[in-house]
Amino acid sequence: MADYDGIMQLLMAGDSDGVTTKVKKALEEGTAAGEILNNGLIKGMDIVGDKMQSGDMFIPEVLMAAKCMSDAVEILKPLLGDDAVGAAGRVVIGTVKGDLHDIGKNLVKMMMESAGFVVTDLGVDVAPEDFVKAIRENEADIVALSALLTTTMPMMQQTIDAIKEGGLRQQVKIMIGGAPVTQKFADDIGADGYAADAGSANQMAKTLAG
Ligand code: B1M
Repeated sequence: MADYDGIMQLLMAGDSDGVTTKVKKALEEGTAAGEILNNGLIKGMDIVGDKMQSGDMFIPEVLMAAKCMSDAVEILKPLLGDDAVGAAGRVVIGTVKGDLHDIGKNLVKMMMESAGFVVTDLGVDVAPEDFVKAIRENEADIVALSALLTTTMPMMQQTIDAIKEGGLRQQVKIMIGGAPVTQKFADDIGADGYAADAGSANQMAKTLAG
């Protein structure tokens, strides 16, 4: 059996070379790519997410673990069926119009990809109509809005209004996050979910897609 514990430990330690070596070895031994993804990498990132939420891992360590994950996924991608990566659902993510902060959003994106979502990243300063277009084009299950400024929080409301006006509200779940955002704000503007950090964003996306 593949050394899943070893993969998880190396991932949590941020040792990308160690993780990719173990992943390659498991493949050589005949382990299916999807099993390595689910039993080693995604489980490892789930633990990272939990540790981040509980304050036992910090942003730089989480970024290193996420880098390990994406390096390993690059090896596995050609060997995975179409629905192995992306089985969790399709997400469109972006930082709302007027806001240029993307470090947290990128972290949320990486965690979602680690959990098996296909994520379309629209970048920063994304206008409501561009979210609407991307939801339609990508047949998104979830749209994830990030804002770091109190002055750009109202743009989340405007984006939700545009999604409603575009006739897409029934087909897409909306989740929001970013340092100034709160659960109350999410409730007030009619979002389906709020997450305080990348670890819980990952969990929220799984709940919304489920
Ligand atoms: Co800006 N900035 N900034 N800034 N900046 C803040 C946010 C600020 C709090 C600093 C301060 O004054 N103390 C303040 C906002 C105050 C407010 O409105 N509440 C501020 C300001 C005022 C500004 C400018 C207006 C400054 C100026 O020009 N006068 C300007 C605005 C530019 C613009 O956006 N239009 C500005 C510019 C910048 C830089 C470009 C220099 C740079 C951004 C670089 C980049 O992102 N590529 C920057 C930075 C780096 C910061 C701080 C220092 C760090 C932000 C960060 O990356 N944190 C920040 C102060 C601070 O936070 N301590 C600050 C690390 C990151 C991992 O955390 O982004 O919170 P965070 O993401 C978390 C969670 O919030 C959550 O998960 C992430 C991981 O756990 N999360 C989500 C985020 N998105 C989510 C989405 C989800 C769920 C969870 O679901 C969809």
